[in-house]
Amino acid sequence: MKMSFGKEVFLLILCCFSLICFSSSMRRHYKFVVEEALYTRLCSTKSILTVNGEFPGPTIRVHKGDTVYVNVHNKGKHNITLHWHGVKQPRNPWTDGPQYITQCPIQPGGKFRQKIIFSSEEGTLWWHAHSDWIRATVHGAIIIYPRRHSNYPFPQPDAEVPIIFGEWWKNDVNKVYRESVETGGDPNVSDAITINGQPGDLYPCSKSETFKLNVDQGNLYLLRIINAAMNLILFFSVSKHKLTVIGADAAYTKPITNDYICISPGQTMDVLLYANQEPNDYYMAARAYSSGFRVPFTNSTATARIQYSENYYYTPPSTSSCPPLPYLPNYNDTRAAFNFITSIRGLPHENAHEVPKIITTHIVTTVSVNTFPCPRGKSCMGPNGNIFAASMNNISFKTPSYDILEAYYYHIHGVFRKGFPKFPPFVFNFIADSLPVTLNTPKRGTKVVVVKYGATVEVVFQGTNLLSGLDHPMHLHGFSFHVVGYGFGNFNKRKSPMYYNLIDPPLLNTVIVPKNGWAAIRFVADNPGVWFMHCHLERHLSWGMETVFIVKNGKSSHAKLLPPPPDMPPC
Ligand SMILES: *[C@@H]1O[C@H](CO)[C@@H](O)[C@H](O)[C@H]1NC(C)=O
Ligand SMILES: *[C@@H]1O[C@H](CO)[C@@H](O)[C@H](O)[C@H]1NC(C)=O
Ligand SMILES: *[C@@H]1O[C@H](CO)[C@@H](O)[C@H](O)[C@H]1NC(C)=O
Ligand SMILES: *[C@@H]1O[C@H](CO)[C@@H](O)[C@H](O)[C@H]1NC(C)=O
Ligand SMILES: *[C@@H]1O[C@H](CO)[C@@H](O)[C@H](O)[C@H]1NC(C)=O
Ligand SMILES: [Cu+2]
Repeated sequence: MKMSFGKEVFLLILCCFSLICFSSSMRRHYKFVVEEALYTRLCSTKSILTVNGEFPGPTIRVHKGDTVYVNVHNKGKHNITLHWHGVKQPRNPWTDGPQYITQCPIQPGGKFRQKIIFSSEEGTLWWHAHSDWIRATVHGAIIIYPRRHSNYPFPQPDAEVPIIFGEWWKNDVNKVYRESVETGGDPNVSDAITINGQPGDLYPCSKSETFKLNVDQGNLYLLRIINAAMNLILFFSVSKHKLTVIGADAAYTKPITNDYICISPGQTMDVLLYANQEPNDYYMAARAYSSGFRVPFTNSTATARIQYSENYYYTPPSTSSCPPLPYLPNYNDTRAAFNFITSIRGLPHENAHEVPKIITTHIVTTVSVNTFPCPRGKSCMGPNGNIFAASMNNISFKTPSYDILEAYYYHIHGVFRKGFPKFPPFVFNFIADSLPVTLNTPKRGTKVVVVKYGATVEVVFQGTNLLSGLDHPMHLHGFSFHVVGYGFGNFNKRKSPMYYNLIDPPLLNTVIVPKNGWAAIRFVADNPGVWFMHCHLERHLSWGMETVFIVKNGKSSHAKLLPPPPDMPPC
């Protein structure tokens, strides 16, 4: 009797043990130590801020619907925050991360245990610092596999590999940022574009460290592509190979096959690459798409290699035997960018979110680059001796010094104001070739949009030609949205919606608003909290192209904010 009881208990323990082992093959807890580390690029060595000494930082791997914890310890000299880009964090804005929006920064020596709640996301996302310009080196991939025992809605790849684009400055990136704040001018452009941390062999001193993907002929590869660059929308392609996009921003898309992709900062794309060419050595390459007239950008090309292993004796490349570069559209080829971007369609039956058909909250907002006058007695480096600014609906967002989420939750007055305008305060021909300079100066303010729980929201972003028309990748925290329409020119309230795609729009968290054009998004405000909306070009974010959505609590207990964690960083 006793024996068999003991056996049962033993079996039970064994069974539990193996269950735990199998079901938690993914880690539930991550330790992120923010610390300085020395890195050599472009022939010189400098100290950069990293997580766990890695650049790009560590990868978080989860299954759909998991919850994980990240123990963040700031051992650096700067205030920092970390954001889980594209993770909706239902009812939990507390650990979303944007500095002075949902939390005060983690100060040097400080710690914060951040809970990351995954729900409907599946595919690739990423995490990054969300304070000043620290995200230049503090970022990494998030891979969300299908639920356990489920498959991809596409052929099982033989291998998966993150491809992370970044930018490298020879100087300390915080100096670059601070200099631009002090002078009011354009921040210096980066010295290189990087692929998985490496600029590639078109740059000096980079040949041996170029990122290499070893492939076997006949195999299928899933590239989990992330644009973590600070200020560059990028074209990317691979010599002699086609790219089949099957996902974007952690939602599946209808497969589209193209020679190149175009991806903005903040976006991710899951791309299948079939190694079906002659065994050889091929270039991958990434280069800027930059549409703004006289807007400075990093005009160079990052490369990496695809190397076939089978039946192929690899000879290290010499300058004379470099394989040809793949086709990439011109830096100013807006058509190439938009033909690609607008070809992406959602897979409606693969995602739980329906396209809202009846809209209760309509918002139309301009997105503009502006200037503020230079203060008396100073000399400023912005256009015509002014200071660069940026705005939405003519309000240049002023970041408060206490976070909006805690101010909202604890009813602290004077931190933000309601009443972000739902319509441009002054309607003009937004895209006219020349516009009166009197329109250039915005107002400063910390105005937020407040919506009821369950509201169906449409936001139309209208680009303007103030100073210079250019593309803006607009990102929303806490939600994915359907991109129901894009167009060039002025949005027409009556005509433009007639061409909306309500059947299979892509479900994204970052949308590229075309130069001198518009984009329309829809989402259901079913996530109570405080959620940042901003341009993901770091320059424009620093200049004020952002606002905040406050989604109020609903009636049911499942529609209310979760309580704050006990270790919120203090101000
Ligand atoms: C920015 O570029 C200018 C001109 O090349 C240079 O003089 C300045 O030192 C740079 N600033 C930083 C912070 O790198
Ligand atoms: C970019 O670089 C290429 C090659 O060096 C050069 O021909 C081109 O004029 C540059 N374009 C801009 C806009 O700076
Ligand atoms: C792109 O730039 C080239 C010169 O660099 C110019 O000849 C061409 O007209 C430009 N194209 C567009 C669409 O602006
Ligand atoms: C923005 O507001 C300022 C200050 O009221 C005004 O001078 C300017 O013309 C406005 N610009 C636009 C585009 O509405
Ligand atoms: C760091 O954050 C604290 C708390 O918000 C703030 O008082 C301090 O000024 C910040 N330090 C810097 C250098 O921004
Ligand atoms: Cu922008």
